[in-house]
Amino acid sequence: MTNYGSIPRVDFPVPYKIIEEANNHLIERPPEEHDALLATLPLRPSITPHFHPMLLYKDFWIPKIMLRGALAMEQGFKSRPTDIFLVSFPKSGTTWLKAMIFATLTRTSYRLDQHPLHTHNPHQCVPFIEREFATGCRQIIEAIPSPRAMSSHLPFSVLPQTITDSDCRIVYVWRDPKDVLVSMWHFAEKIMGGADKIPAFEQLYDSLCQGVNSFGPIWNHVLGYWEESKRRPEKILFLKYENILQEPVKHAKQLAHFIGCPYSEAEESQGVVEQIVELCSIQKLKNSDGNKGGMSFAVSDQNISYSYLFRKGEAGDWKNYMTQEMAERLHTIIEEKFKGSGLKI
Ligand code: PAP
Repeated sequence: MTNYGSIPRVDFPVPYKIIEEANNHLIERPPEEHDALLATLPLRPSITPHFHPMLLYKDFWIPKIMLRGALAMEQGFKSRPTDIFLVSFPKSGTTWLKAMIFATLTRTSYRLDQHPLHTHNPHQCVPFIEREFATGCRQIIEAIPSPRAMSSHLPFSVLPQTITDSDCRIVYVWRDPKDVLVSMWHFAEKIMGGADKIPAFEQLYDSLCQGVNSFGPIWNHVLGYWEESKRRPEKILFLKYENILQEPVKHAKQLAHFIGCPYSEAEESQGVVEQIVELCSIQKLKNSDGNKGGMSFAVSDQNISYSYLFRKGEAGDWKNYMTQEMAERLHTIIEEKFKGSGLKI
């Protein structure tokens, strides 16, 4: 067992416990005050049939339920300076980074061999803020003690001012859109129970190229956070999935420093960083008891098993699904959009 030297162990309640203990009494009616506005926005069905329809808001296609949550947050959410938000485009490494952030924050609260991540999915440890607001669970978010770790898929321009204009920190992770697409397609296939029940991969590809999919266009999602991270590097840590895969220990240290709990020399020499990386590895998470159960996402009417969130966890799987021509076309689109930003795919 790791000896943490002088770092005290403190109780750090896990959000899933608060949610379990809330046992309905903290849950309110889902917010309806913006429904009139939502009804005026351009609407499209999601290309993947399990997701809610999307509304065009501030030039992004946002699933209706998430936009309802985002608008409710404008009035009902107050950030705290110690809050940490993980933001990502779907399928870009959310589950992994949730585990990393939570494990990093709570490394002195639990023995790593008895850590909640062995028994619970990272999404139970780091709640999706717009989903909680959309489903009337605002009070649950308020009941989480500081420092809170929460997550969002919202574009920067759609985040409420209490997040963008305050001292709380944002960790943004992005991924090669070609691999995002492959991951998305497999996720939909698993949820719907077969490739014959979802649109062909090429259809999903076309919609991504047109920028018409949940939380898209993907390039504007990434650029929004990239530009802001250049302006305020102390506010936004901008990470790339593929780079973390290549150098997980280096990124784990960078993450810990950014979220305000850097590793001590003693921890580093005792191998704590490597242990955290191992705890959050796809192999460990995939095989943990916590990831064998089912759950129900508010973005979906289907039951989604936690296991669907762990597939290959690699870079470059797109080569098995896209022709060279498809890859080049998407690459060119993204490069064109990134032009002048300093960001390379
Ligand atoms: P979400 O947006 O629905 O939460 P998200 O976690 O962002 O999904 O992405 C899932 C991808 O992350 C999967 O990629 P793949 O389909 O290409 O394999 C999943 O395998 C990968 N993933 C999940 N956990 C980890 C991890 N610990 N390390 C690396 N990749 C991971």
